[in-house]
Amino acid sequence: MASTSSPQYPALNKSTAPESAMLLKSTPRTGIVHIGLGNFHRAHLAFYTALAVRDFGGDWGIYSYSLRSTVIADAMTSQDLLYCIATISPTSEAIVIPGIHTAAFGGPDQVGQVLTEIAKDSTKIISLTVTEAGYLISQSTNGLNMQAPEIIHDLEHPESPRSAIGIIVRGLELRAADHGLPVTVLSCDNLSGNGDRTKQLVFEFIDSLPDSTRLRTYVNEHVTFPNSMVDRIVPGTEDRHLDMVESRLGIHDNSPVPAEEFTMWVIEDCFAAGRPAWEKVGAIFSDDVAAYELMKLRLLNGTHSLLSYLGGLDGQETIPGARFQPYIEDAVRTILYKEFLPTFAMPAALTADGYINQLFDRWSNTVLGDRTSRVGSDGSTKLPQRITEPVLFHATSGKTPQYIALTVAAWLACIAPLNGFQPGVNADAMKDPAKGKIKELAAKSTSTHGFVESVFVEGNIFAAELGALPDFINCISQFLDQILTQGIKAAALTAQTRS
Ligand code: CS2
Repeated sequence: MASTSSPQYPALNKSTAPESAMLLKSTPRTGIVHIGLGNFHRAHLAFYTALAVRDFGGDWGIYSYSLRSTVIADAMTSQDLLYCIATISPTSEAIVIPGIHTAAFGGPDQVGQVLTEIAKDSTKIISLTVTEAGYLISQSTNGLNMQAPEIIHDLEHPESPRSAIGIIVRGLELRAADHGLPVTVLSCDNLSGNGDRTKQLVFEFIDSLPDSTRLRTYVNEHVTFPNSMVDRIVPGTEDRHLDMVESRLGIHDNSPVPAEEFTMWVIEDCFAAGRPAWEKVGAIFSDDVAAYELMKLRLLNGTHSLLSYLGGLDGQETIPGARFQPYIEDAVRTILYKEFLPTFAMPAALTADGYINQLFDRWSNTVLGDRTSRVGSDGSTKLPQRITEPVLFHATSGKTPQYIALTVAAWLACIAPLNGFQPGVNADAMKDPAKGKIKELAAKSTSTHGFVESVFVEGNIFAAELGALPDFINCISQFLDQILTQGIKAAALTAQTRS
């Protein structure tokens, strides 16, 4: 988060916010409780909801909660719950202030209030953007990680859950015991089948509780979990975004959100207790969400991972910087057309070329300047969503997708460099919940191949089927060796020759 005070400009609040930028003049009553108060939520669900309420009304104010950090919640609270969304592209800049939040909390101390809010009969939707890592999925069981400290804690402490799934279940438990009214749980994260997945994890948690019959029946009968595909590139906030707001609006916002102009939301229309008129402000309601999800998870997110790791190792601070390296651009085209595109059917309403051309434009947004370190963070929870099925798809015809293997090798080179390799500042800035564990595996290994194998077999990061593909493991090891000895460009050229 950027600096917090600027004496030259008045602070953003209800009296200083310019009318022209405000989407809503007055905040509606709460209808949505949101878990995961980060930039992505603030530029996506909050944006669509503010537009829908502005034009079509409804009590759809958002009561929001951030699992760990209080930074954004505190900043918003000090500004009458307002913040700016700064849409930035090489050809235009625009600022809007959604004004849709009714509360902003953060951190474990404040979770009790969130449970109370979920339990209210006025709450119709519980939404979440907690990133892939926030679901605590175990790759070995492909279900909820019952060994995760947060889950162990949440099973024992009904009043103070720490995980997203724990909070949802404990909130639903209060609803079941009180009024039993219907509610929708809406995942807005990049998980394949995000609604179905959330439902599965919720039930696994419920099934670990003593005496859960009543809760199980309530959730079965009165709670829905729509699948959705959500898309908008939203970098982290930097000082330059605060400066932009100051120079354009003459006010100081502690916590603006930079975002690209493009935005897409495809949702399954199964809401148990109503919803805002999102379809009238650009969201697409479809029975074919799965096709949109696969397209986005593989073409955008999968390729994003390649851009971040190749770019990071190439010394590129930003995604556009990476995308404009000719050898990385070649890698991007090959992974898109040869490795991801054959693995799924495009949604009927879109063409592959049209979608891919649009992706290149989005990745070229030099002024938005999305960082390789942001996209490269949490690879251990992102890569399984993005690469597993494509690798297995190619394996059925005896092929190893070279650039997918290179992406994994480059990720390992970034987060657990072997043999004194220096991956550089961009890689150093990548966070990953499995970093410690992977570094331990690296320290124990006597060869690159042994290391890669241990990540797949012992790491509990990837599905066991991937670890059982010797060609894939060999290919990753060879690329990793080449990155360590000759650099990322040489490894990418090898991948190109073999593709
Ligand atoms: C990115 C996503 O973090 C990542 O790995 O690929 O955050 C991406 O920017 C969004 O999914 C875009 O909708």
